[in-house]
Amino acid sequence: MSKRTIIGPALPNIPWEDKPSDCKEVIWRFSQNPIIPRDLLPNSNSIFNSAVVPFEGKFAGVFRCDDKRREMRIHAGFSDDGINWKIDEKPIQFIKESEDLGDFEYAYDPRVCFIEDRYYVTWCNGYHGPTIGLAYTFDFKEFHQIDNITMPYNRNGVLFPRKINGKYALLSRPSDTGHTPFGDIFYSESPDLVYWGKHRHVMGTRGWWQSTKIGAGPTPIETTEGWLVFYHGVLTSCNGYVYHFGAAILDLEQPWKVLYRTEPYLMAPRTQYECVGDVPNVVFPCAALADSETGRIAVYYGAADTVTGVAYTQVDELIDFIKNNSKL
Ligand code: BMA
Repeated sequence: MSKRTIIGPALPNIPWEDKPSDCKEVIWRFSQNPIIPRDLLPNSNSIFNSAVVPFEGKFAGVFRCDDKRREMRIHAGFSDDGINWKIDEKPIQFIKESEDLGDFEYAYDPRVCFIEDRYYVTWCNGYHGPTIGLAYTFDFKEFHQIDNITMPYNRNGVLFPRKINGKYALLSRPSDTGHTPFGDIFYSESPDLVYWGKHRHVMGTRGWWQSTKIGAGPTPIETTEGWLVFYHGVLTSCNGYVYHFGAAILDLEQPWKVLYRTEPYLMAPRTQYECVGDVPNVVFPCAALADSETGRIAVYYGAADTVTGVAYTQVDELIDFIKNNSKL
């Protein structure tokens, strides 16, 4: 039993592995990582930065599969256990609500968020530069694309799983057209998922591992302590960007207010599959499963822009860690 309640359904079949007895970290890698190899599909160059959710007693997800042309696409996938995945060979073909949404350019870094009665997908969508695309699905077979939820340029959009003060809510990170050497997290709200406003600054870069840019990761997890948000933080080394992730807790009703934020990272690229690949030294979380009964959390992250891994943590221990290592 968890003492700090995750507010949400129980997920008895959440993937899990106990912390190794010699592990000193608050979050630990699955011993069978990476769970998705780069060549799972005949034409995939890499499968990473992907989003999974509970679905019909099992699991479904949207996966970033860059193909052998190095075109960035997102594909639907299904799994009985959250670890072994069957990913559709064909990318998602969106049913566009309007032809004015433009021709498909590229799609990457998806998130999936269940709100009310359906699954919403956000992703970095090419539309005269990167912006945040939005689609919904009921079955992970048909995806209906609606209007982009930000103006270009923005490459990191994460919805909250319920309305807050009667409005849909979003964390995003305004950026530029390239690899963006800056970036803070902002909050926006919407009555209908189309019109967005009340843009509020949530948090910015700060020293060391989060000094170049930060960006929201998985769909925020509601807890009795506030919204638990994993976010990536980037530093610029002499060899380029290094991607870590940490966590913050945001106020439940005013999520632009940060209650706690980790000064040290939770995870840095360390293993071979995180340090060697198409883009070395990247851990990039895009999804988390949570079981309100046990407090178990499984974080899905892209490793070295090449493969997908899972890491586990327990909400009580994690929240203690965040509070004891917080600097605002
Ligand atoms: C970001 C995005 C991610 C990628 C990361 C590291 O800007 O492009 O998809 O994982 O860079 O290359």
